Amino acid sequence: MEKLIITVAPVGAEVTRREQPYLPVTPEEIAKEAVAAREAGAAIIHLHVRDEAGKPTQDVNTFARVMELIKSQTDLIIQVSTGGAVGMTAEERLQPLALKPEMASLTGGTCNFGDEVFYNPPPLLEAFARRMLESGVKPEIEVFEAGMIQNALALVKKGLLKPPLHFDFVLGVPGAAPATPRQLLYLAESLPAGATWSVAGVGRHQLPLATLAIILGGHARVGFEDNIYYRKGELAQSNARLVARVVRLAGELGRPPAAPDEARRILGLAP
Ligand code: KMH
Ligand code: ZN
Repeated sequence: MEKLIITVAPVGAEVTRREQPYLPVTPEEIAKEAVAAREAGAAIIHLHVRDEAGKPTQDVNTFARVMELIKSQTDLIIQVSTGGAVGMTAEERLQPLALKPEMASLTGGTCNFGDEVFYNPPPLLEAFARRMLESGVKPEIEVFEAGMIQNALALVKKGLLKPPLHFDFVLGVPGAAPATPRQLLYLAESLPAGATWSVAGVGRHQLPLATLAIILGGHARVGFEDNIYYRKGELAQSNARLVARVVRLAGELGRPPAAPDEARRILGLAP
C-alpha cells in the first residue's frame, strides 16, 4: 500500500467560533494551523477562508493572502474549496481558481445538506470541471452520496475530467450518505480502476472512518471543517492534534504519512 495522504480541513464554511473557540478564521490563524498540521503529518490543506466578520467567503484576495502565507511557510498541497457555503453563486464559488492552486474541490452533485440544499446541477458540474481543466487544477471530487460517482464518470465521458481521478467521500452530512463502514466499502468499490480516494467522516465518525481508510488503502481527511471534537465532550485544541492522532494510528498499521511531494506522486500531480 502507498503511504497515507492526510488532508487537513482546518476551518470549513459552517463551524463557528462559538462552537469551536480554537477555530482559525483570520489569514494568519489559518496559516498557523496549516504550519502545525504540516509538522504533524498533513500533506494537503483543503482550504476555506473567512471574512473579517468570520463569515465564509470565496473572495479571491482573501484566498490569495492565505495561500501566500501557507506557501511561504510550508510545502503543503493547497486545495481550494469551490464548494464554498450553501447559497453562494457558481461565480462566487469559482473565484479562487484564478489563483491557479494545485488542487480544488469539485462537488459531485446536488444533495440535501441539513435543512438546506447544496445545489450542484449537471451544467454547474460541467462548468466547474471545465474551468479546472483549463486552469490546470487537479479536482478532488467530493462525493456526498453514491450517485455523485456516476456524475463524475459522466464528466469523464465528456472529456471534462481526466484520470487519474481522486475522490473524497464526505460521509455523515444530514441528508446525504451515512458515515458507516458499509457505505465506505460500497463507495470505494464503486470507483473506476486507478482512482484514489480519501474519506472525511463528519463528527464522531471522523476517527473510525479514517482508521478504516488506513486499513483499506484509502487516504484520510481530518480537521474542524468536519469535526471539532477530540473525543466525546472534549473539543480538539488544534487541527494538528487531529492530524497527529491519525499519524500515530497509521504508523501502527504500517502506513506512514506521505510528505507533500510523495502525495503529489501518488495523485499524479506535477512535482
Ligand atoms: N460547505 C459545504 C456546503 C467543498 O469544500 O468542496 C461544501 C463544502 C465542499 O465544504
Ligand atoms: Zn470544504
